[in-house]
Amino acid sequence: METTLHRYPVLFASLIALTATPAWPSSGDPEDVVPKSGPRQPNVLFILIDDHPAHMVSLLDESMVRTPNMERLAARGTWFSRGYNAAPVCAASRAAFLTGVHPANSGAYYNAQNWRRTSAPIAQATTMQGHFRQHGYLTAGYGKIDHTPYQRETLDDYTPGFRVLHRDRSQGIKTDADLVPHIIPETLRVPDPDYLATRIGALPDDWDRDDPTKLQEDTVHADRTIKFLGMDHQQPFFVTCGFWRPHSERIVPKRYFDLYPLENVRIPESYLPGDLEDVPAAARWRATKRGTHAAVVNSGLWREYLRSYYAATTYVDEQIGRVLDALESSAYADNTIVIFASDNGYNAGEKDMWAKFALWEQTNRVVFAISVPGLPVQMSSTPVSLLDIYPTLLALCGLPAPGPQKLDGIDLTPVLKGERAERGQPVLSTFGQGNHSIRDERFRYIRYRNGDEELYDHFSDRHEWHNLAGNPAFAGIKSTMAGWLPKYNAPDIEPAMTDRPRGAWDGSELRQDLFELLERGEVPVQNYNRVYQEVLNWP
Ligand SMILES: [Ca+2]
Repeated sequence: METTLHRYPVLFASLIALTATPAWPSSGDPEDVVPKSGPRQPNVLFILIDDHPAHMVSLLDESMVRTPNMERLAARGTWFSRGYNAAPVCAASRAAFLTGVHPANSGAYYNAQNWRRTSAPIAQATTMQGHFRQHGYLTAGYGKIDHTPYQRETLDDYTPGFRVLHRDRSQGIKTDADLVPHIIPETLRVPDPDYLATRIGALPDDWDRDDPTKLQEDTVHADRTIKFLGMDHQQPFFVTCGFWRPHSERIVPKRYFDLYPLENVRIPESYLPGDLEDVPAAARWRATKRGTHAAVVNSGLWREYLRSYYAATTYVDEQIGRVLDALESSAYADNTIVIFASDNGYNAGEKDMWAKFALWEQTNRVVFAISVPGLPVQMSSTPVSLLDIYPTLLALCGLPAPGPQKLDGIDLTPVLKGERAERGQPVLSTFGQGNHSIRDERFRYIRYRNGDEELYDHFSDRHEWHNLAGNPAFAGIKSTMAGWLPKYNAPDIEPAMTDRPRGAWDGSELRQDLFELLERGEVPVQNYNRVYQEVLNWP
């Protein structure tokens, strides 16, 4: 499809007027939810991808990657060019948008916190699909939606994603480890043998076609979503298709790699050598500690690595296209809301980092689109949060507010309708207790729990190269932005971590570093990764 966003009006929202002492968090007022009139509530199709840098799309002209089906999504409704996660961590980002509760209010900050089985209040929250189910919707989910195994409890039909964590091999879905033996040997790259998730490689081109024994998991999840959309449903439905790519390990059939000849792949223009010199010690430590970028560069693989990202992105884009084809040829084409998002962004070498675990633009910014039949096609530049999905869907589908939790997001319906250009509040992203980033139309302000700060002016510095936090000329801006910091910082929900045997990158090493930094008075971004050994033992 050749349609691009450039043909559509772009809404340039003006800088949000920041007033003193705003209330944080806000919540959707139940009285604002107006029941939808009409014979049948709209269906919801929620398409999720994982760890996708928001600039790696063909519709923004910022990357060589080809994503024609993301362009289709943009051409259906509103594409948010400044969508942000609530936390740059899979489990925390997903827990936030699935419950509508910000990490600063839930205490769900890290990957291995078992937020569905904690004694903290967040365990009682009604998830989005659970709430829709309580109100008469048929719910289904295929693939990775939640980071815990418990999405099964709110879905009428279900295929586990992220099976390693879900420990459910009954469906015969292949893990990345299952794919590795099939990689074309000369394409296999392992920049860091101590961290096998860095592997990349190409599968033979008979994969992800017709042979049912040669399907990657995302192909299977797309197939199951397509099957669901082809069925006759008597109730309105809410189906989620959670894709694993472009998350590592970046293994996809060779034809996707071939789309991106290595000689055409360039080091990102967003990379600045020495970029970390003006950021706080904690941020520098977090960016470089694992050493993935150093391993990639030292292996001479940066461009190959980028190519694998593009290949994995185009593969998942194709799966999105198959699901959209199925929707558009189904009985539900004209009465289905489509939400599209990634849980996280990603630094692909910028700031010497290959990861998402940071409070910068590229780790917090996500692809995000909402299309509602009959509403305008537009690109919106107002900063919005994935937390806004829940209250927006309640308004669009005429459902009451859930409970017992209070939703922290904002109903974007007026923006979707073109009635308002602005969300009305900057977006808060949080990485560990007390470490926050505030993003408005122009600035990103970061404050760590020890008081260290970063400030970036996107009008002059879209790659966040120059930390202005120490510049007295911006003291007023910093103060205004700081007014949006949460007044409450929920304690970590009880850690899943125990004294089980640990691998090379399982947190114990991190904890040691944490203590060393603490002794030196440098409080780092908290240990995000309480690790797979724990998660694997979830009931
Ligand atoms: Ca810098």
